[in-house]
Amino acid sequence: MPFDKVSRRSFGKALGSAAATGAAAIPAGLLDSKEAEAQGAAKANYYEFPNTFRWGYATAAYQIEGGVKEGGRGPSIWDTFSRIPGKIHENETGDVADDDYHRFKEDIHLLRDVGAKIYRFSISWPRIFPEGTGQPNEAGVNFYERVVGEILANGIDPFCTLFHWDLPQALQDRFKGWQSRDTAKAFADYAGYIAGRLSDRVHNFFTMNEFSTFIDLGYRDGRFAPGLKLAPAELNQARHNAVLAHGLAVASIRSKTRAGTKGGLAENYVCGTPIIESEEHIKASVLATRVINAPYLTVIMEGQYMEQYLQKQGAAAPKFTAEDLKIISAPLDLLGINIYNPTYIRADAGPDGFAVVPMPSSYPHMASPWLNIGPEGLYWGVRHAAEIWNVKDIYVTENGCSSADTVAPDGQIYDTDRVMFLRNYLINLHRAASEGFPIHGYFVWSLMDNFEWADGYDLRFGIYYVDYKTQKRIPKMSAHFYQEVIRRNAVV
Ligand code: PNW
Repeated sequence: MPFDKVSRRSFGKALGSAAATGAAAIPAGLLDSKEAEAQGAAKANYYEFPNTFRWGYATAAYQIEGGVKEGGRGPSIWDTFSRIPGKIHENETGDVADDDYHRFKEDIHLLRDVGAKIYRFSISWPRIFPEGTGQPNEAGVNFYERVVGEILANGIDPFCTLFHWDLPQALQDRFKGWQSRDTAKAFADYAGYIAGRLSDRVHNFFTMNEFSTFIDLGYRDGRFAPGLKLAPAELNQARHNAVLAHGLAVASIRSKTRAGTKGGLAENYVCGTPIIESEEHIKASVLATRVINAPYLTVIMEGQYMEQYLQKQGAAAPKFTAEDLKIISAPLDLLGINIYNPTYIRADAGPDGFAVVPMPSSYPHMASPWLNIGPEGLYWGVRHAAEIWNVKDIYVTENGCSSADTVAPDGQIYDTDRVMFLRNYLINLHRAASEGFPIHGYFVWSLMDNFEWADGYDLRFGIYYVDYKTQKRIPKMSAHFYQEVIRRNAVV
């Protein structure tokens, strides 16, 4: 039926629009735009992503694999740390976790079942080099060759993280872990070796996952392995060694892999969200983002430690050479951003030019107390990386949330809060894509519930629920939601 034959009333009903049902009251201008919508693609409010956009899931070795003594794997600092009473919720460990070491095939089938196009997993360094350096362990390499083979056989593109925190214990014992440049050199050797072995089939590698978490929580706060509380000078040196390790690894990956292999990192950089979207606050959020990330992403992207950082640290500033800075800032092919909680920024007249806006105690958060809800983070996370550092290929390498998931009497897991969380974050990701920023894929954290570090198995981040007694995986309501997002390539 041509539009001019439709009465205003039935048109209003067809659109389901509250404004339009008031027939005679519709202002002419509004009707015109509704008419355009009815005749055109009618895609207003329909959050469709570009055709090339890819959806997937992320996991990490120590959090899912278990099998810690199998296949010649050496101990990692998380095996040691999780055995210290009181460090982990209910003294749990990753000894068994999701038993993915034995069940990786069925876990990859779970990925296929929910429509994943990409999968980000990590390699356990002590499976490849049980002592951190020296002779590679062929059984370990073989395990990941089989994992990659299964991922590809299911039509999924593997993205591989080389360090997701499970440092070989031997390097902690010999070199004090990231407190030494020797660990940085060992990492580069390991990264080049394993990337070289897999690069016929894996085209995307991330060196490190979240510098700011494993260094600051592990070497400053003592909450994560290796559980240290270093003084500022030593902490800053460990930070420096970690970014140096990344740079050395990029060079090593480039020299050992096939042409066309992409190298990057995955960082939960503090993305400043302007509290009000006005010019002055946006400007302040750009500056805040550079300053707050000075020891990590900023030096990697800019090849220099910001003056503010060096001055503030004074005598505790890291010791480095010009050559170090060149290595650290090797150009990247892609950037992974892990986005969870927001940091709101306002303009400020003081010397810094910005201020972090404090959060009231009423601010809503997910089951993890730190996981404040800030959906705009996915928009600003992408926009800042693209605008501040001119990044051309961005992936959201982690985003997701913990929820107090329980199995209902009908056997389902109604994680409505996770669906709410994901929908709102994804709408903001869509905004970034539709404004033309180079966001090319999204990995939800995580495929399934797993060992949530110091929180043990208490906090669940999975799209699949894991019954740890039986190792049964059950898709949550959010799995059905996300499957539909992937199927339609749109926020639903
Ligand atoms: C990230 N915090 O870690 C990690 O990359 C994942 O391994 C982890 O499971 C996921 O986020 C969810 O926590 C974080 O306390 C762990 O602020 C803790 C914090 C931040 C990130």
